[in-house]
Amino acid sequence: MKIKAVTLASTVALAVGGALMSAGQASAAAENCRTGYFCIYLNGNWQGEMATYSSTCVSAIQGTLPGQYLNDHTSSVANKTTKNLKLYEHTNFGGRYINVPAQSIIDLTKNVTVYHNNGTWSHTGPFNDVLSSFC
Ligand SMILES: [Ca+2]
Repeated sequence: MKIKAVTLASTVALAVGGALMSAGQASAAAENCRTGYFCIYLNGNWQGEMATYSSTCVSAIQGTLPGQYLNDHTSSVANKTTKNLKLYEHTNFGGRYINVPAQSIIDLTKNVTVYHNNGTWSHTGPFNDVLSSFC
C-alpha cells in the first residue's frame, strides 16, 4: 500500500509540472500573446479564439470585450505580465481559484492546484471552462 501511494503522488507531480510552464519553456505555444499582456484562449494548448488584456484585474470577463464570449469557456491562459495573477471561478474574484505566476502559461485542461474557500484547502484537477474573473 505504501508503494502505491508514493507512485500516485509522483504521477500527480508530473501532471502538474506539465500544465504549468514558464514562458521561456513554451514560448512557441503562446507566442501570439505579447509581452505585458494577459491572454486567454478558447481551447487547450493556447489554441482557438483569444482575448488579450492590458489590465491585470478584470472583475467580470463576461462583461468585457473581446473576452466576454470566453466566460466559462477558457481552456488555456498566458500571463506575459510581471504580476502573479489569480484566476477565479466566479465574477468579482469569487469561488475557487488557481495561481498563474508572472511570465508563465497554463493549460487549464491539465491538472493544476485548485484552491477552495479562500485557500483553506486545495485539490489537483483541471480548471477548464470556469474562468470568470482574474486579478
Ligand atoms: Ca465561471
